Amino acid sequence: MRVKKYRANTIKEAIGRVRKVLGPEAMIISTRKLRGRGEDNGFEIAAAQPGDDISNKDSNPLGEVKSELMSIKEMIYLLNHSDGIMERLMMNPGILNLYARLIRNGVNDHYARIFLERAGALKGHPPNHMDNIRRKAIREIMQTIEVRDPFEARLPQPGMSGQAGDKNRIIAAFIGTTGVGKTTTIAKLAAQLMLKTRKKVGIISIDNYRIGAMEQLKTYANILGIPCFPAFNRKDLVFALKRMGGRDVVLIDTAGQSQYDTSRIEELRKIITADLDISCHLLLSVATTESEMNKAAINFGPLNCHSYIFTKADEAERCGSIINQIMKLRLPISYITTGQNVPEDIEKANREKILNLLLSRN
Ligand SMILES: Nc1nc2c(ncn2[C@@H]2O[C@H](COP(=O)(O)OP(=O)(O)OP(=O)(O)O)[C@@H](O)[C@H]2O)c(=O)[nH]1
Ligand SMILES: [Mg+2]
Repeated sequence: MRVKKYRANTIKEAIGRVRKVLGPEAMIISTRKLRGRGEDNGFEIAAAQPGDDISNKDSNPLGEVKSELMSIKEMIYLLNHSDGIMERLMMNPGILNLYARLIRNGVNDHYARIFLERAGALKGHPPNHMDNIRRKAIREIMQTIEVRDPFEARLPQPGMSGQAGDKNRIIAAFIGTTGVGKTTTIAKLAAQLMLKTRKKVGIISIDNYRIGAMEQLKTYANILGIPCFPAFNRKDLVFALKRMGGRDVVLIDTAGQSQYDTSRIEELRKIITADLDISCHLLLSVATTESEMNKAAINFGPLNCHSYIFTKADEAERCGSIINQIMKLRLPISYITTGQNVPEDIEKANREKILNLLLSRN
């Protein structure tokens, strides 16, 4: 491997030099601020040609593995997307690489910096501490992700009178904007709860806006051989829940609401009252824009949701909005859906898997 070193007064100039000589795919082996005796002030970048064997630890001055290195192209991306932080992180390509990955996967720059800051990455530690700091930053991200399985243990619901049904029954309502995947997710969950955990499941649909909404759900329920009732108002719902006595789990589908239609959200809140011991779960599509996602999370707030279900992760170009959303409004994640196939394309939320989604784009 031929490692070449390039020096310049600023990091930008040094990157420019590498790019000119070695091209945008050149891999950065090390970066260093020059401040020793006899050295100019400025920066030094050691880089190698693309295709050179830089995975060999013996020939790599930093002992880094290739996957932790960055290309000049990536560095230029970072330079343009984050002000000033490059100079502070540049002593260690491993940390820089983590930061770059978070940004490229759509994690908000502000939050990416919070994770690095909490791990102490911005304090100017010597390079040999940086592996530890990288691990700490990853731990910080993991700790932010809270996961919860709504069907594992009953969720405590203050003010519950138990008037509508059995003590150990779990009733879960699925809330979200039109087309986010509520009905499909219910079908997936109903099948999985039945087949994997042998639960007795029932379905209720509170969709008094669309003719035919019930049909989609009924089709799934018929295939599974489980009861499925409509409920147009609170009285219907109480009645349907009574008829579902003896079921372990009742899944409630709701009409898709515009996140801007607060009056309809309020209407739904009046039907799903706290005394019925229903836990609400908010579906957010990872494939939508972040501001839409945030608006939905805020406007559905009055329903006091117990968890997020992130849908359409398969369609999303980047999944950073998951952690951005959690950093804004902290709620646990219960499920992630990953496609249109019923019942396969749903996964219980898992911290490691979510972390992988956040770091998946190289
Ligand atoms: N790619 C992908 N598509 C999904 C996923 N979940 C649901 N869909 C699709 O999204 C579309 C809408 O799904 P529905 O389950 O009908 O959505 P909904 O929230 O019930 O919609 P409304 O009842 O109209 O509010 C369907 O074509 C589903 O197949 C997913 O995880 N990935
Ligand atoms: Mg639906």
